Amino acid sequence: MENACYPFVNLPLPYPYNGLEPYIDEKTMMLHHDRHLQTYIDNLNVLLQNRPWLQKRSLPELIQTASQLPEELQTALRNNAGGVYNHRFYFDLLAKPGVAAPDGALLTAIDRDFGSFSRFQEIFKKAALSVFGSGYAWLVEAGGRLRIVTSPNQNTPLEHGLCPILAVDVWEHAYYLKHYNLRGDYVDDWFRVVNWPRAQRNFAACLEASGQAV
Ligand code: MN3
Repeated sequence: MENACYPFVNLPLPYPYNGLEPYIDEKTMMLHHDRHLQTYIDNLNVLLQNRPWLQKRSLPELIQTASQLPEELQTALRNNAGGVYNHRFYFDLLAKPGVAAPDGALLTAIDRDFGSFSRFQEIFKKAALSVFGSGYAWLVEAGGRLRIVTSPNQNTPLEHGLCPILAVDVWEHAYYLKHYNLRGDYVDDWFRVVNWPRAQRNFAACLEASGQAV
């Protein structure tokens, strides 16, 4: 991946700010990427600037090894390395409205583990609505099976050895300008702009990493 370690820079979105209209609005995307993500990047760089031993670590490495570090550093890394990782992950899994559903091995696994794609959407939406305050809902792979999990704040499933396939940011800044307090409407709209081909590639990479690839 481009810009894998310190110093972190804010990579441009892989689509224009208005590329997700009318489902996620241009102003939200601009503020979310240029201000919210930028703040996490700046804070993470400050955190690492005088800690050269951490500067070669990738975001997943920073997140996965945080628990071995002093407690105040753990929290700062969980919030800021997590904030950069989670936002890049979320933004990369969005695309112009087009491909409305997964296919191939991911669809087969969704049918197997959730019954159907529409049942998966219901369960995923329920999980996203269940996040109290700020956080994310995730589709992850573990041991070859799919699971839906949530994380508070900028925590990530990587800390728990789970392999992320898809994530929705349910912090209010991700939707409040357009959807106000209606998180469920935002999740419905988010489903219209999921980059399913990319989610399928994530699933294949997860299976390969866990030795489950066929
Ligand atoms: Mn966010």
